[in-house]
Amino acid sequence: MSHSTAASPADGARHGLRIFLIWLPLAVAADLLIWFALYPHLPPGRMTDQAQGQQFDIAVMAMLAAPVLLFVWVYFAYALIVWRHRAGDDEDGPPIHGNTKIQATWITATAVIVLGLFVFGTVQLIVPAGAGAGEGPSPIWKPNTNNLLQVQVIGQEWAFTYRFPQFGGMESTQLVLPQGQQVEFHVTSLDVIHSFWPYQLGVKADANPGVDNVAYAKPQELGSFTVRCNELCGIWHGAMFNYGRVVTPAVFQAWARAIQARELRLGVLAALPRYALTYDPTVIPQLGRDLVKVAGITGANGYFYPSLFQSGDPGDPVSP
Ligand SMILES: [Cu+2]
Repeated sequence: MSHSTAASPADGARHGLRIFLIWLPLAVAADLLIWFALYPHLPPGRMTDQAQGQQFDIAVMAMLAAPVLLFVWVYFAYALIVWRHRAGDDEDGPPIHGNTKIQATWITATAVIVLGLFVFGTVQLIVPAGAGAGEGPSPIWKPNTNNLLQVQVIGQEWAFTYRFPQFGGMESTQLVLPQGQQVEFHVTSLDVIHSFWPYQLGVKADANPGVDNVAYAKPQELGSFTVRCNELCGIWHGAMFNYGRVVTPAVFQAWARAIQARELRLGVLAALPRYALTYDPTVIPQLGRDLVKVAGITGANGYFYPSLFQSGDPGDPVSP
């Protein structure tokens, strides 16, 4: 008895070719639909170069996945229809003893897809300056410019504040960014671990106390975006969100200069701690005292201020 396989079946039909010819137009149609209809609407949009890069990555991976998924569906449907059980046929199917062509095709195709994804994923992580995620205090990959707007993002229970060292170290609860300007975020925290997630900017960076976490993005579309905390950080974590804006450079300059002038006039700039990449809240006496008042109900503060409970000395820094 001769071997009977999908490539040279006993019934003489070229099932492999048929399946391929059904699959090919479907796969091409699906990829065209993804590229032209779905891609422009994919998250996280195109508000920054980082967001646009992520949108492209998702589109490419969808275009790789769709033909694989369609092949499974087409094969499944073909098998159900062509090789279904027929009335009166109680015979077993013929034993199959391997098929070099199918095995080689399978190994080659899966290897190409997986290695391709490995290379694509690695390049996409590296090339757009860290793909919008926090890279730690000394990023390996930086944007190709020295014209950077520095924005320090300070997580605290339960809000983000933003310091602008190039504007006298002024601090705001609003995140306003200029269009067309490369932004260098320095993300840190005063208390527990938060995560800075301005979704439409394509940035997500952990905010750890004592750590300067750097992320990059270049706003290219005007409009508003949402900033969320993406790390469960206490009882009001869910309310830790805000809205930011991308504005024209002129509007941004006016906004930042106005806040700087007001904070200078009111003495806020003098009262703020010197700009630093991280802050130890225990050496800010006023902040320390205020936090200790509520330490009994916010467990995290208990970790950072033990010496305050023991000695009652509000000026005593805590060494980790
Ligand atoms: Cu948080």
